[in-house]
Parts: sequence; structure tokens; C-alpha cells
Amino acid sequence: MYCKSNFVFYLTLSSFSSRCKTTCPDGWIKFRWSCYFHSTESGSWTTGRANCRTRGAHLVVIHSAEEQTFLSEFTMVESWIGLTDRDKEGTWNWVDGTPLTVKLAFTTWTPRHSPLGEEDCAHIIAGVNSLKNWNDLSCDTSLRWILRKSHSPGKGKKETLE
Ligand SMILES: [Ca+2]
Ligand SMILES: [Ca+2]
Repeated sequence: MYCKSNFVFYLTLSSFSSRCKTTCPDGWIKFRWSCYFHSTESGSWTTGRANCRTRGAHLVVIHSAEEQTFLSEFTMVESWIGLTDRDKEGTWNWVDGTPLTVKLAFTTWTPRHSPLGEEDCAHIIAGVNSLKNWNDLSCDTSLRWILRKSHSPGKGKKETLE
């Protein structure tokens, strides 16, 4: 908790060798430069997104195959990720505003994903091939969600973009 309260201070003084740089708040799991937390409550995609904001985090945005693999091992139940095509059907964007194709070059959808349709929010399916375990669902479905926050100064600024 000490680190959390000093996070803004750390961003302000990027040259400051912060003890927070490689640690996560209690209960969060560290992977590379980010911290992850699996919600204990369930709710709609929108509920999850709002909950992330109140915790100074965001719904997880997946940057790499390594992060995808880590999250697949981390995720024991079906959980929302920060990916939606609500704004334009068939165009999937991350909650930080980047298109799906920019950050992930490989196919991660399961056969349960329908490219076009009423299902506009993405989640990870637990216990499925780790690189092909995304599915789209109605955003009103009640699932848990994955929160992510970054401790590197550059990525940390993105937390405010949502
Ligand atoms: Ca689906
Ligand atoms: Ca859709």
C-alpha cells in the first residue's frame, strides 16, 4: 500500500530510483512491468471497467504472446479483458484506444468467437489452449475481470487514457 500512495510521486520523478518500480500492491501479481489482479466480484464488462478505474488500474490490455501466456495461466475462470467492438461492429479496440492488430499479431480467438454479431466484449476462457482462448460475449454477461496497472513511467501514463 505504501507503493500505491507513492505512485504519482514516482511518475513525477522518473529519475527517482523508486522501490515501487518492481513491486506490486498486496495481492497483485507482477509480470514484467505490470501488476495484475483478478477481481473477486463479478459483473458486466462496463462494471469491470469502472471498477478498474476506481483502483487506479484498467481492464487488461495484452501486449505480447508472453503476456497472453501468463494471463492464461493466471486466469482460472472466465474473465473480461479490455477489448471491445461496441463502437464499431467487427472493429476490436483495446480500452487504451489501440486497435487489436497493433498490439497482437497472432490469432487468439477461439472457434466460439463470431467475427460479427451482438457479442461485443472479449473475455479469456479458462483452461483452453493458451494462445487461442478469447471469446466474445454480450457485454452484460456477469463475469470476473482482470485488472492491470503498470509501474513503468511510460506505460503508467496510459492509465489515464481510458
Ligand atoms: Ca462468442
Ligand atoms: Ca460484436
